[in-house]
Amino acid sequence: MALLPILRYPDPRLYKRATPVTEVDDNIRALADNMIETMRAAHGVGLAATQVDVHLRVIVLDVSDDQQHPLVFINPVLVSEEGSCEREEGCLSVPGIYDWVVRAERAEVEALDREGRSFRIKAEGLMATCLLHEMDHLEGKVFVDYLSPLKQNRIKTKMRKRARETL
Ligand code: K1U
Ligand code: ZN
Repeated sequence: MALLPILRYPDPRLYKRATPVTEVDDNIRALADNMIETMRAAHGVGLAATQVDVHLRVIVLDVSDDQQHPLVFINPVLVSEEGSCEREEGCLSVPGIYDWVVRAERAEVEALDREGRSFRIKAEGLMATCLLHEMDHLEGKVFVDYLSPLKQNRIKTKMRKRARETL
């Protein structure tokens, strides 16, 4: 397995729309496994392939207490969503920045698993927030896009300054 570099906001590659996976083969399984390892190493609870510069519709998620129960979503589709809740979000592509975003409280998603089998999941709480956040990544959307233009500009400036300082 391998750790993959995570793109940092405002990298324009984070704005690419991911394309569907046509076959769940060993390459896709290796991508999912590497994404799980990368997510764990970065202490995240989710990761979209877009964030590792692979523009395919693959997400990994692990909101379990022991971080030992990862889920793989290939070609996820939102079946339904209900309610609304505001939750503080973070993103491994925008390290150190947290802010409040309103999303659906519950979401039902259909996807293929690591073996290419179809499954449906009803998510709520942090899992729903995280799934919707990761599905946004596949559409080329980052949680910062929900914030005011003033906050977006401040975050861009901060991230660019940090990138220059770490060169
Ligand atoms: O970069 C990502 O997309 C992963 C992101 C998922 C996420 C967490 C919380 C709300 C929305 C999306 C993270 O894992 S951020 C880091 C983190 O571990 C965390 C942050 C806030 C709450 C819980 C966990
Ligand atoms: Zn994110």
